[in-house]
Amino acid sequence: MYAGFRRRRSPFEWVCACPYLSTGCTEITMAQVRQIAQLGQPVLRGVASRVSLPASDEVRTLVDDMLATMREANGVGIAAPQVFEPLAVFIVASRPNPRYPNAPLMEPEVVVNPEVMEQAEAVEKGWEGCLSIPGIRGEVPRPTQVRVRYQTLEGATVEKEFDGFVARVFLHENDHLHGIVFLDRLETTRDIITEKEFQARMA
Ligand code: K3U
Ligand code: ZN
Repeated sequence: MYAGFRRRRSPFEWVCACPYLSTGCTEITMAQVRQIAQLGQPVLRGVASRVSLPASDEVRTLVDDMLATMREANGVGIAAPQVFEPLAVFIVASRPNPRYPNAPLMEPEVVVNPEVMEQAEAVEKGWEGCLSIPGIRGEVPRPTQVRVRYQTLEGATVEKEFDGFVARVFLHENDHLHGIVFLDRLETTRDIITEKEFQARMA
């Protein structure tokens, strides 16, 4: 299919509108698992641009691909710059896990053009990983609660409060939109451990 002319009919289907094909072919296009930018690649250090049309086909395609990429990597979040798209979009999910057994099970939430309205003064240190920094974990201080405003994929503006692990993931992803990675937030480099050591501590 000629990508420049593909037209979306549903989240998982594109109708080929290629001018060189007169058959009016229909092509099913699945979400693509994209490459994840790794620490050192400049896209992780830039500031993301605001999304002007959250409900556009292009943004929907990007989000479908981010979901597929996050699931394949077994993450609980992903930001657009991590897939080489410097746009203000990220996904936050949550599930109970060995380090955070009380984390809620939360369906992936798509966050467009986020603003952090308020942060708790209380700060807690908690373990984080990053798909862009494999093999390393860090104990990162973060506010325990946040009030945030963002747009949905439909373009609606919502205001919500998150706490605990979900607030942590939200703030981690929001940092990616400002070129910040969790290593930048550590109190000391002594709070960095290898993934292997992390797994041993969790066992
Ligand atoms: O640390 C990870 C994890 C996975 C499942 C449950 C608990 C933790 C994998 S790394 C991860 O999911 C990042 C995703 C990233 F890099 F794209 F932002 C999100 C994250 C995990 C833990 C704390 C804060 C953020
Ligand atoms: Zn990350």
